Amino acid sequence: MNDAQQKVFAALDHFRIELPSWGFANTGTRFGKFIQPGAATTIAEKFADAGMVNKLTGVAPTVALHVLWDLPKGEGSINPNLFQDQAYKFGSLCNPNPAIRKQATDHMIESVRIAKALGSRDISLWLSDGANYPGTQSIQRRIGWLTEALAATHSELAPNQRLLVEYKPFEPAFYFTDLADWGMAYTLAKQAGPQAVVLVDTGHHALGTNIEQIVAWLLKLNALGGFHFNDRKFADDDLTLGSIDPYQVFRIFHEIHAHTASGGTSDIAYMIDQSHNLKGKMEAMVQTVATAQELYARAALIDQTRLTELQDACALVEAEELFRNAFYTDIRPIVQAWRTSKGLPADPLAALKESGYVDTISRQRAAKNASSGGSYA
Ligand code: LRH
Ligand code: MN
Repeated sequence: MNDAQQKVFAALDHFRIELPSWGFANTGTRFGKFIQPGAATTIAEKFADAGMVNKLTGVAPTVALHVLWDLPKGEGSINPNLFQDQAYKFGSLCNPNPAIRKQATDHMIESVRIAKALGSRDISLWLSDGANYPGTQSIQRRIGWLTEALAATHSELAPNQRLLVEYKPFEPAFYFTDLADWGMAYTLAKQAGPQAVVLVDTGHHALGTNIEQIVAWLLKLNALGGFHFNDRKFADDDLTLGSIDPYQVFRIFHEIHAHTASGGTSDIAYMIDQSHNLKGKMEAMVQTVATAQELYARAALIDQTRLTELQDACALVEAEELFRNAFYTDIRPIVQAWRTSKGLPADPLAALKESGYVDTISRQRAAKNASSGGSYA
């Protein structure tokens, strides 16, 4: 095996990515949703679809669950839902009404208990809390209430569990969100306790933000808990990974490989968080897993020792060429060889088509999905 094959095989041997249960369900935008006959509605169907993606790719053994969406009555990471209940109009953990803050904190604690019951390690918190107009809410008092709630949640964690704190600068709130950027998430996580870390959703940054620099900081601070991977052209578009800017994901993976090469340690949950509104949901999920593998392996091609020499010698063009060449190296034949070596289909998307799985679930689920209308509201 040559150097490139060794690096790609070594990278793929440990790369695993978690699937979002909601990626198999009918989702849309505020302007509506287009029903797919094969979409999953029950937890059993979501697990079946995720199981098929793992059978085809071999690297997606866990499913992230959304408490209210998947466990109406009660695993991968567990995602509390603090954005659907009417009570949360003015916020959940940050709501000025102490009774509503208690309701939300109780849901967080319940989510930790569900995770314990399911043997899930990570509780992945995203807050829709914020405000739409200046002067209408106290940013400062809400910081205090959020700090209290995260401390209460942290104290519920089992020794092996983690609280992943996800930030987002806007939507559904459009003036400020209470957990808007990595600095706020990091500060709140550190104040909550040692088992709280930061989750980077690649769609949750103002345009132009250097996301890999944030990743580099969180690695240095030993606070990078995981990713929600997706892609976007404008906002939190939740498009499929690498569909708009594959170089972005490559640059992120490079920071992780560079950190490891310099002796750094990390404990990163790679997860997908996408909304498959138009693409077939199974196809989009298999495509995403394959793309993540390829970009992770391509970044692993970089000779970190040589790059370090060139960077520190300020040999700008040589360093950039070494960096870019890895990105432009077509490693798909090596990735296919790795899959074959594991008894997996060389081309999982083609294997999905040959399996007829999508036709089967579309037949089985068409009637049920037809009755669930297309309007979002
Ligand atoms: C919010 C978010 C969050 C999930 C939701 C499905 O935009 O990224 O991670 O709970 O999408
Ligand atoms: Mn997310």
